[in-house]
Amino acid sequence: MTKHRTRTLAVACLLLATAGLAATGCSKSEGDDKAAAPSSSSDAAQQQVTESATAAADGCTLTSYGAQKLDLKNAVVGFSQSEKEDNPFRIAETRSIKDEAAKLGVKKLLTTDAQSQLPKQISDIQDMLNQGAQLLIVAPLNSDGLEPALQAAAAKHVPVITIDRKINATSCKDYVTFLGSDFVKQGQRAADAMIKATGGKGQVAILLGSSGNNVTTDRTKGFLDEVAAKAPGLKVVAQQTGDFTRDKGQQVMEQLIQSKPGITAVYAENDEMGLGAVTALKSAGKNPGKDVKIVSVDGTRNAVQAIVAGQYNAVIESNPRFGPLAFATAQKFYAGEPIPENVIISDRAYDESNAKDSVAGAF
Ligand code: GZL
Repeated sequence: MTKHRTRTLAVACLLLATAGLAATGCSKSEGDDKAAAPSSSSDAAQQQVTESATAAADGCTLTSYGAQKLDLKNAVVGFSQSEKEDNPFRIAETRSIKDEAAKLGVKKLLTTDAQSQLPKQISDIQDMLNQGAQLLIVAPLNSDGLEPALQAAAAKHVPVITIDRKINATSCKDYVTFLGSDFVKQGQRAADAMIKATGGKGQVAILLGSSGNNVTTDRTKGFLDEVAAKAPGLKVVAQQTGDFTRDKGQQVMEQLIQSKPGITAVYAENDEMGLGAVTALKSAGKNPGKDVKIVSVDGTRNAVQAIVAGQYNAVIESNPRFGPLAFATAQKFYAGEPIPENVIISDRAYDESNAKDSVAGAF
């Protein structure tokens, strides 16, 4: 591991340890930056364990970013949520930011919700800047298009920490860092779980997430590449977006049941669409989890409980509890420490072997 990477990773570990997180996720020995899994479901419920921090030459500092020191206790912080909170992922994500801000005693937390509309996310961010936001935590809706908001923040020298989805912009200029999961790996892990559930044979339909963001692109790539490499007998017979919503997931599955009657497996790129597919399959007289295998990504309580009920096969977590990590990162940034371009968190997995004992750790 290069000197820079070792130093940057050490900083990532330090910032997380400061927040009481991921101390176990940062090995002492060089080269081992795999995170130790949380020791219990309650730990998982609280902890975001860092898997790795992509080294950027010395990381992004307050000076290199061109921002001023800030005491969070005397600060106005703005949080921009992307999608409406009818998805447990969004509910848990916003709750985590609010809880950590309250725990730290942040003077004022402004929150907005773009309701899945990019123009609204741009205006939300501009409004919070006009209300005096001195730090922005942003869950981007799309990978592109936020430039007007990022430019408004830069004009006021307000740092932007991105969580959840990665934006196509310049780190340490348009934003400080990205905190989130490895979505390609999530797709790979979902494929491995699907191969295990199907024995590597059958016809699988993919319920794609919304278009225009790296989460959908990467979860699809990870899944397709893994299936192609390990299970040529598992044929992908349909790929259609359910827009990350339960209703749309159900509608698409109802159509696929008619148009592709040979489907024996469903990979849903989030739990909400997977649960919509379960409803559609049951209405069609099929047995989800048995004659049609279901695998999805997020780690919501409803999906994990469906595994316990035998109506679902596996869930790969995408941990939304960014509050502690986001504010710990901000505190290190304002203390002058270099912050890595990417801080990748590790995600748990649920299947019939652990769902009953681990469901308390789901959100
Ligand atoms: C993942 C996040 C995704 C969730 C979905 O970080 O962007 O968006 O997996 C949500 O539930 O719609």
